[in-house]
Amino acid sequence: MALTKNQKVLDFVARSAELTQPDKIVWIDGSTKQIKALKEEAVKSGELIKLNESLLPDCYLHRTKVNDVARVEDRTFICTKNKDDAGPINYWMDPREAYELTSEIARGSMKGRTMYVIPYSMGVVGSDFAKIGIEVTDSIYVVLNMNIMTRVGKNCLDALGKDGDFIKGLHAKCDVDADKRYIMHFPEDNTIISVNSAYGGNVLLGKKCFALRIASYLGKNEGWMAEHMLILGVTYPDGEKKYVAAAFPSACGKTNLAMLIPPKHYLDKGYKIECVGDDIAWIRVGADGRLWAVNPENGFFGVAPGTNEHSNLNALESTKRGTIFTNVALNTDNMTVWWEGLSKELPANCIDWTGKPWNKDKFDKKDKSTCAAHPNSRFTAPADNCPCISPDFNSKTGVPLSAIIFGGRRASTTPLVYQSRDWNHGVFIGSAMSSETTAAATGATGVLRHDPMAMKPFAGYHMGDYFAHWIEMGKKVTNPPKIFNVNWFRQDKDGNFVWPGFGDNMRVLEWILKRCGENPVDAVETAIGYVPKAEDIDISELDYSISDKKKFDIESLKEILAVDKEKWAKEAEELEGYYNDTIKSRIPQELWDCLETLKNNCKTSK
Ligand code: GTP
Ligand code: SPV
Ligand code: MN
Repeated sequence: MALTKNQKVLDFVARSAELTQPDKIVWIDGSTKQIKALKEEAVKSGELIKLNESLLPDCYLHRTKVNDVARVEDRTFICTKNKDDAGPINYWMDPREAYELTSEIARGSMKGRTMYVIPYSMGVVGSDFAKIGIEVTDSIYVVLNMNIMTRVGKNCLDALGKDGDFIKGLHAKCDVDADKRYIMHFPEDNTIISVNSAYGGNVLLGKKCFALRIASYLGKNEGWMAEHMLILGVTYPDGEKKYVAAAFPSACGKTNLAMLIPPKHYLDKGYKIECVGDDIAWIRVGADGRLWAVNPENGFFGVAPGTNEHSNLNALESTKRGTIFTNVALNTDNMTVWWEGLSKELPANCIDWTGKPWNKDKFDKKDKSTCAAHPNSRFTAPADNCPCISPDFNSKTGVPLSAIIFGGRRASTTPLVYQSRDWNHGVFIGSAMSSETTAAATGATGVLRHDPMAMKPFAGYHMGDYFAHWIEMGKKVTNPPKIFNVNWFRQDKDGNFVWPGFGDNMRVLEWILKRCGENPVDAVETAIGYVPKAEDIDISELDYSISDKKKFDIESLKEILAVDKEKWAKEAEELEGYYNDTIKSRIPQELWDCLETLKNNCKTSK
């Protein structure tokens, strides 16, 4: 039975049903009873595999089709009336054509199936930040994941009232045919249509589709920002708290940084890190002239491989109950899960992510085809589970930001950390981000590409206008966060990571926050911005071997803090090409000015 009298919702559901012709329509009210029944149904049909109830209570494994394991950027479209509004780096389709194409594909596709209507909120229901979406889908997996990732239930419909507006999302699994897969966004109509996929970012429409692509467009028009950022809080020994947000591209360390456990001597002194969010931040200007951020999500859709008790204990703990695992391996000895990097010992009896027995003797770390878990396998875990979840997680006002951090995977050139000279220069640094591609999207991995503000795949409008929006936001904040760039991924000539990373990133965070206070710690001005003096980064009690031959020491630190002007001159030249040839237009003058300064700085001897 319909759970609302909102005519717009009823019309949307009726139109979707008319198109897809399901046998049955089920409204998701978010009750424990309903969710439990859906889990049972999914286990019966084989869509989910129930895991060991005593070791992993209420946890399930799901395997996708092998053609459907990541976001599909080249099949993800921004459908604006005017092609130029989608901009040069989004895939664009005329809205009429996109509606027709996807309607043809979805027509009748739910025959013999059930259509679920999911009312959900991004953000705490009833808060100023919150926005409501309705996703209709024929996938129980989607219902169950959305129920973890967002706030689902009748109260969302109640919040809409009789005629409130919402983001419309239609997901039809169809035949999971990769050649007919489309993820369409209609920012001018607040609508998302996704067909022929059943994987994460393509189908959990509250996440990248709504909370980034549609929301970034809304944010531009309404004067706020939707960003691909984690949010964390640092508590100092004296109880003071500071918050930072950080934008890294997909699979470049947001979940890990958001939940980091500081090195022991920091813990002993009383430092604490709390996680507000691990993927998305909605940011507004507060009455106090600062930027305030909320995480609109309610769970984590995290990368499994590499997660273990040493790298990210908090994430691992978060997956111990009420979690859905996607494309990890199944340890059949005890019906638990496994992935590369979870433990040093390889499980003796294991089914790989494709459902075939796994031969551990053939496993070769460097050959992805021998992996038991897919490199982009994920866990969907409730935020509640996270041992370090922030008490501000459900705050209606969000948290004030002291710093914004950009970062990516750069084997060379980019130092461990540096600070922008001011807001506009910080925007420039974000616009100049490049990072090596990862398994989070289909296509080759390890290829260096431009990914401004980690938003290349997620900005719902013209990237030049997006840069201009950042510049405009800077004018509205009287007390802006300081802007930094980090790179945890510098490699030595043999390809080893020089910086220990993970919990030790606390050492860099500490420096960053010392630059944000009343009496900032000193720094070295370089061609690209402010770089720490090596002695100002705490590397005490650090026991890290870069390789068999080399231990990390102050010299290693100096190496990864160095700014090589020749390399940066090339970087600037390459960036100029990107601005001119790829983004082409609508780049604000402020960024051209910063580029000019960088070029000049690289020529002088300072
Ligand atoms: P999305 O969920 O795709 O947006 O990814 P994310 O940015 O949250 O990345 P995540 O924290 O899941 O990390 C992705 C991969 O990077 C994992 O394999 C981690 O082990 C690795 N990683 C994270 N932090 C560090 C670090 O500080 N150093 C190194 N070397 N690797 C890291
Ligand atoms: C990412 O790719 O940045 C993710 C995973 O967070 S997905 O939801 O698939 O986009
Ligand atoms: Mn992400």
